[in-house]
Amino acid sequence: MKKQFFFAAMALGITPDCRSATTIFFGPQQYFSEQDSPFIGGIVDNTGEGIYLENFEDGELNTPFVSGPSVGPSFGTTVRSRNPNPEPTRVRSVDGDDGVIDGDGFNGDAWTSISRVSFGVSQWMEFDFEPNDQGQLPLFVGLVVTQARDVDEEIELSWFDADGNTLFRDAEFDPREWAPPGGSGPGDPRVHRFIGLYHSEGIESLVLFNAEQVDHLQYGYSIPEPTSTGLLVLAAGGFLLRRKRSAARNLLLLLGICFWREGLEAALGPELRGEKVVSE
Ligand SMILES: [Ca+2]
Ligand SMILES: [Ca+2]
Ligand SMILES: [Ca+2]
Repeated sequence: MKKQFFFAAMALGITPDCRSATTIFFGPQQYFSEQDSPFIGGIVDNTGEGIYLENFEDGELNTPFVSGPSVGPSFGTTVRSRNPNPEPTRVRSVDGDDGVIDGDGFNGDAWTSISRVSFGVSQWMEFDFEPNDQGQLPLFVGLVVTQARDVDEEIELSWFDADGNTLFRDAEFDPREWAPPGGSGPGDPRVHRFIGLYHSEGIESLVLFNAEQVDHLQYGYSIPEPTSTGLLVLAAGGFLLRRKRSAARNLLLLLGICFWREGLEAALGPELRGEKVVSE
């Protein structure tokens, strides 16, 4: 139905305002390895040319230009850094990080957030980004939520720009909706979801509520040399939303129209910055 509306709007020539910043939301999308990422075209070799991928398999958050909060109510750590001998099913890594997509990620590692007060798992998790050597904040920021802290509460993600403005207000999800038909057991990778944002003016931080473990933090500046097929997949990914608010849905549809009109390749290249759609 959404697609029908999208193409109907195209046919009618509806034109959104395409003159300033562009914001595009991706997900929630099932994820078993980086091959499932809508940013895969930019995940090359962590050279900084495209998208950095942090999979936490070395026990650290140590890809460039990102850190956990150094002050505040919580701090981040990998699950195995916190407890080198966790219970057998404790770690909720992306499935493919142990070398095989086989229905569990228990042998990998993932990121969690610890309360400085209780030293238990925090409700809040944060990633802060610094400008790179060219003074540029990442335009793409996403990750994979691999476990909710409380399945009876919504998982929320908020991205902020350098001025502290919220860039997208509708990333709130019921984790129970991510379970496959028939339900899921502990650590079932079928519940893992990639969620990401593109913002043409740069992203300075990502804050999550009610995410107990995450993995495959990915962020960067461009998706170099994207194929036309990849661009179409990427654009489609932006519409795989399970949003609850029709206003947000309509907004994303208009953003999609902007992308279509301006050309997907141009929209995803570095030349885009400062040229396009206002989101909110
Ligand atoms: Ca690392
Ligand atoms: Ca991992
Ligand atoms: Ca596995």
